[in-house]
Amino acid sequence: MLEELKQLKQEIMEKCDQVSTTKELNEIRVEYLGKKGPIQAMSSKMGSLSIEEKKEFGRSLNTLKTEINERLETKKQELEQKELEERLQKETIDITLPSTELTVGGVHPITQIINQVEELFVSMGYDVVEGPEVELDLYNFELLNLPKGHPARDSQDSFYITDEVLLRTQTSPVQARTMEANKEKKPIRVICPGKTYRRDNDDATHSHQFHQIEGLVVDENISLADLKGTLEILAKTMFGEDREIRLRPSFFPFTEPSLEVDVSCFKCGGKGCSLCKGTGWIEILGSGMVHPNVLRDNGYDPEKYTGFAFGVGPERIAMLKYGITDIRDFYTNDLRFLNDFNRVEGGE
Ligand code: 2U9
Repeated sequence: MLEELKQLKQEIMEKCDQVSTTKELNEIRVEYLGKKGPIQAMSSKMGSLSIEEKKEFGRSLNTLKTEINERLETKKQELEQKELEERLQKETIDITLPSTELTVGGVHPITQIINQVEELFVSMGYDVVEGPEVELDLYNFELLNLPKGHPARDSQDSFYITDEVLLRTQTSPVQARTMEANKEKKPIRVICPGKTYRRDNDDATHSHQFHQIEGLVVDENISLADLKGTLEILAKTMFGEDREIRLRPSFFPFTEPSLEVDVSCFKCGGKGCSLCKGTGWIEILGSGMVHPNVLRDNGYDPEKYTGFAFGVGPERIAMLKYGITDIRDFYTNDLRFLNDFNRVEGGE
């Protein structure tokens, strides 16, 4: 029996020398130290031995178990270290490699203009108000001093959905809704940006869908001076601190007097060039004092309140600022065009 123990030890130690993974090593542990293993079998054979033989054989068996466990533990640590080094080698990341280029989105040039104008007017105490693009004829025309039959309503200029519903042709209905909703008839200072629609054949300067930013101030004692002062700040913010504005008489049904606003040419400083067609001035927006009919129709007593309003086209502003010649460039989602407006300082 002692001879068997010696052979068994030899066999196990040789197997431990040969394994190369902790999995194989664990299989040896189960095979030799497990309940069905040879060592357990030998223990059960001890019944046939004398007391003295039992003592000697038991000591030898325990010594063998200790030696096997020590060998298995040593080999296990050795294999675990080897497996860790293999993993570290395999999973090493070279942090000096160039990263995969992450393409990030940007802010559309029209949105940039709208954000700039909103930021300016919010800083002057205005609220930004939005409204429905599918609008009632009532708010888009009737409450803006454009009664039924007025040529501006003709369906060749507007997208009518029914006789009373259309795609709004301007963001003015949002101001009308704001005045109507203001039951206490408190003063109003709002900026109304948004998409607008005209039944137009698209070409380099016309688009069936475009944007507008309209402003409305209604209070007591609002004067033309307030309008001019406010629009001068807008022109300087959009086109540079040195700009001047000039007001020219015009006509809009919802304002009286109506005024078109020019800004001194930011390219030639007013001397005359191709951009300003030699005049030194560039038209940028329309405005006027709110027509008394519009005040009255929207619940404000024109004997007590006055107001001014203006409308600017962000596409026009962007085309002037960036020298864009085709309005359709804003809508074709060509990244070669759009990326020009999101260059990261010092970026790629
Ligand atoms: C209310 C009262 C008055 C809004 C105004 C303009 C002048 C104007 C155009 C400029 C370029 C539209 O984007 S554009 O094509 N707009 O010239 N808009 S006054 O007047 C209002 C609006 C609402 C209740």
